[in-house]
Amino acid sequence: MEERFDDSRYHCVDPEFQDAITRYSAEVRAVGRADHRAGQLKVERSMRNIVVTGGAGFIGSNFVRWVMERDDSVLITVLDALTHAGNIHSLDGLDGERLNFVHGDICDGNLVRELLASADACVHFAAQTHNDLSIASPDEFVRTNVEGTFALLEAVREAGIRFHHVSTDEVFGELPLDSSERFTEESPYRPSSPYSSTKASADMLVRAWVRTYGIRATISNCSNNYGPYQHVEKFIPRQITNILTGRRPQLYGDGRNVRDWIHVDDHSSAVWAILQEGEIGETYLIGAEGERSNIEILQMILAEFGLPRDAFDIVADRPGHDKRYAVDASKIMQTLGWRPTHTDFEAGLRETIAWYRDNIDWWKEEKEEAEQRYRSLANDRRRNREQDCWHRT
Ligand code: NAD
Ligand code: TDX
Repeated sequence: MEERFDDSRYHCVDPEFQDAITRYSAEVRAVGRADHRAGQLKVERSMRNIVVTGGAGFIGSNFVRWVMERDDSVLITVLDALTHAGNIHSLDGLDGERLNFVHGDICDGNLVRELLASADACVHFAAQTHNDLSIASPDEFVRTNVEGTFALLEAVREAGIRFHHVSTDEVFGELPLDSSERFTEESPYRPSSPYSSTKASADMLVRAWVRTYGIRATISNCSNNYGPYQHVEKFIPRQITNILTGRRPQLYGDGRNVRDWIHVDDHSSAVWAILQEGEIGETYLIGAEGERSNIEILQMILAEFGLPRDAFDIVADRPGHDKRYAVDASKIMQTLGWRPTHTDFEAGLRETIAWYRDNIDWWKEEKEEAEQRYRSLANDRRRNREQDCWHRT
């Protein structure tokens, strides 16, 4: 585990942020120092001061780490509400001289206006992100994903700063299994779940704000990410930590559903490329040709632990479960020259398994809560099915 978080090293980089932070945040924390290699990254002069929403989440924290480890001239302010999916320790070991943490809600218009007023750019990762939770309790998804993006867009409009909106390939709905069709920037929006429909709504708001108000924004829609610091409710970390805690992995339905996997660092490098060189108003799809069925991945994980191929439970399928996602990333490759570098999925998965083995402190508390939520979801679904049967008879 990296150096632990230390409250005593509180530090605020930009004095202009100090007021906003002390007024609005319940916690303002800086984190320790890390080695960083300077000069490996192209940074536009006008983008030194970046607000990253959702920077204590899986992809947001990896993005902050990726940028800070490559350039020591960028100052980052993370704005994060620390929901169950956010973890301040995901920022452990980073350079407190260049990182502010603001504990706050993206729906808080006053807070985001104040934070963005003194920034050069905002990269927006914050969202409610778990499909299973969105089916049980969609309200918070509408609030954060739609109203939160709206609050940010209004603040961006006022501040006149650069905005990048991080979205998902799930807005395009599902593709048939066993086809070679892939999503492109021209694919129609056909979201299936409360989660993906709120992400699609947010994308539409961003497009409208570019066209109507002329804000300087870009959008990216990425495929499924894997890597360190992903919450244990998500597929890959759930199965790894189930095995590490003596539980059996849980596979939905027949396990044939396909996801297109990309290493989180490749997502970070793509977002950075778009922020630096993307064309305003454009959408870029991000993917690394990593299509795998769920059962294939689960069996790779079981093999890595030396367990039999059938050492898992098949459980009730997710309602409305999308069959297949696949991304055609030609546009970002051709226009921005971006390429994924983690192209060996098996090696990336092995490293991810090793990370969860080596960082039990990071996930162990959340594990019990996540599995408790899964038990409640299963009970709710069982009750609903019984009520449906009762109404039909
Ligand atoms: P995550 O759930 O791990 O992290 C989300 C973060 O947002 C958390 O730190 C949480 O505390 C914060 N947050 C939630 N509500 C907030 C609010 N109201 N105000 C402030 N902060 C709030 O999610 P992730 O997997 O890191 O995804 C990040 C972004 O990338 C999301 O927008 C998601 O839609 C998108 N995305 C994810 C994937 C994936 O495979 N995980 C793929 C494509 C796109
Ligand atoms: O226990 C499980 N068993 C299982 O079979 C879980 C948690 C999931 N699954 C299946 C469902 C999906 O087919 O694995 C696949 C991946 O599931 P999730 O990790 O929940 O991801 P998904 O629903 O594909 O959405 C993810 O990728 C796109 C992220 O959660 C989204 O935020 C992102 O936009």
